[in-house]
Amino acid sequence: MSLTIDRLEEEFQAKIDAGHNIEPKDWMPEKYRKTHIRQISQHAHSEIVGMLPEGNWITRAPSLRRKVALLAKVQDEAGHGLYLYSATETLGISRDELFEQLHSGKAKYSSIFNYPTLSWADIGAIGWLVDGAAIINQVMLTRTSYGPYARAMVRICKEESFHQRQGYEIMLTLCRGTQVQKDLAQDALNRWWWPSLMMFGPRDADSTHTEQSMKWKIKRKTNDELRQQFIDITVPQAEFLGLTVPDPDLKWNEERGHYDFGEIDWDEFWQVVKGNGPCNKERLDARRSAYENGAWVREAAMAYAEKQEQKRLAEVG
Ligand code: BYC
Repeated sequence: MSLTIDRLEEEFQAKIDAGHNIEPKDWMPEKYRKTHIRQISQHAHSEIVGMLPEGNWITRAPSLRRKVALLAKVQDEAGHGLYLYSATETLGISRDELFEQLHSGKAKYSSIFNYPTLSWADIGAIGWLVDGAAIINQVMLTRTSYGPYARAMVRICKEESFHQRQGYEIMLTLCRGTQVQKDLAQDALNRWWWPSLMMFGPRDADSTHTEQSMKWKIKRKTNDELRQQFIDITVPQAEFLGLTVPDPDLKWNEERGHYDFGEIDWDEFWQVVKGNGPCNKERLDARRSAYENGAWVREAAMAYAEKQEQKRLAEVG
């Protein structure tokens, strides 16, 4: 007798509850597959679009040492994008379709990358805060239930912690420098603090996917839990730098054992998510033109692959 969908779903949930990973050839509910395509591809797009704000400073890094580290970081992000696109492809969608979704504006990528990098201190702030936030979210994802995603995350997290350190070290150098350098660091913190908190997504009460994703162990913690964890870790780091977090309501709450913090501007968040942030258009234009300009490379690679295949077939047969 063939298994009914209900029975398959029950077995699937039991497997997840028992802590087993789901692998590409395992049966999975269609919604589980689609949720993963959405989340992993958004993550991949974020890595690739995330190269742009930092790439803006490669030619203007203040020393050779800084330039080498920044170049390596941006290259790592390209690598993360590639692992993540590959992980998404295991769910039965092609890379061309994924790119099409990004270029048409259908697919989302992280809101954070729609803000401009105005000074060198922004490169420090991105490493410290943006990679710092990414690590908090991604350490959780190393235990996500879909095998290829969880495994990609292990390597990505190792590289992200190096990125976070290089960012914090830039901030430390600026904060130990002249008043002008310290002012640049404070200005960068002022501009990146709130957008970094928004990276974790809407409040739990407004989150569409959290409940189901927690049940399927795609997410192990909610958006608000991760946001709080990030604030609790990051505020003492700002204090060590001698910088002021731009939130007058930020206060340690002894009873909760956490920092209380002010209201996030959710209107700004949704505007950025909907495509109306300061750099949304610029970012998508850059990705589209990179894709168009790279057409000849893809064609040459395909022609070479076809030729190799013909050669192989001729040898075999
Ligand atoms: N930006 O129900 P929710 C990095 C969307 S780090 C834009 O809570 P979910 C990097 C969400 O997609 C950044 N959109 O969703 C670091 C949904 O809309 P749709 C990338 C956002 O998925 C340094 C709606 O709002 N990290 O790459 O359960 C340098 C409702 O949200 C955002 C990842 O992608 C946002 N911030 O939870 C370079 C981590 N937040 O899809 C690169 C993997 C929410 O229904 N992703 N939305 O139209 C996740 O962990 C989860 O997808 C999120 C959101 C926690 C982000």
